[in-house]
Amino acid sequence: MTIPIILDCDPGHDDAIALLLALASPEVELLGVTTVHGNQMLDKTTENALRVLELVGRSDVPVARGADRPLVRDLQVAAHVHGESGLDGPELPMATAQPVDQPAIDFIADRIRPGTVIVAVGPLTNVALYLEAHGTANVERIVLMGGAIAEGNMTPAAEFNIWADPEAAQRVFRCGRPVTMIGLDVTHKALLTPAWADRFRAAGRVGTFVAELVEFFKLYHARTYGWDGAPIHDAVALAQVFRPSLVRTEHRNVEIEVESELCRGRTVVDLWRRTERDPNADVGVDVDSDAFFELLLERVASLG
Ligand SMILES: [Ca+2]
Repeated sequence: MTIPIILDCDPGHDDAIALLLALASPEVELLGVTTVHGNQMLDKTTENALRVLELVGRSDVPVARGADRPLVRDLQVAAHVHGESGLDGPELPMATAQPVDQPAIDFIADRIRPGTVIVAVGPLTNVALYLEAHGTANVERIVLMGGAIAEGNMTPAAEFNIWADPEAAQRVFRCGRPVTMIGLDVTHKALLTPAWADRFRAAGRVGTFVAELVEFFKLYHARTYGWDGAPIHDAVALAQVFRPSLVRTEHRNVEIEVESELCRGRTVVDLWRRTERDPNADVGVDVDSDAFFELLLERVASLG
């Protein structure tokens, strides 16, 4: 049975690759794409989503614009990671399609069906606003890329997506539906290395596009971590939706730090059950990196 999904994203290099994986995977039915501020301003992330769809001849997939800023915090984008366009590096065709004439949360309400998984790979503003307006009916679960058990990439304490809109993240983790958290502990274990990039390049036009995205995306990771390769964070979350065996998870309580400035947006994961707080999330702790990239390569290659 195919799994209906909404992809809520802020493309973004790894978002773009997650979108390609969704398009190429028969296990999921992509009901639509919703965009959010994050890696860049909303206008840019929306345009990037449309242009990636254009590249692969899928401008039929509807794209709905979401929130252009966090619930209460000031907007801050990740141009230092994704460049001025939000998707610097490869050439992309101009989009011929426009976003649908409906805000993201209304769009989701119209399209959602029983069993739908919301795959949220940007700041969680849209998801929080959707849950507030429409509740959790038909939301099977939420799979999100964000957070970390024990590290950060925006600050020493926090991962970017959660840091960007911690109040939204707090609402999502408390929403009562199953939440799967794919954080840095997982995604940093799956680096698309030069050897993998060569295989993607050899896999065709879309594979070459992926390799070119990584060529830019890895610069930040080389500067920051000294790595020769880049994590493809958001695609790991997408893959987990239909191939959960790729990621080992632990059912744990996760709370979001919203008061401290020092630890703003920290995902406080009770990994060792030091509290009585009820588990509210399946937290990714490990990933089969080779199996993930084999899957991604196979699917990207199928796009031509
Ligand atoms: Ca993202």
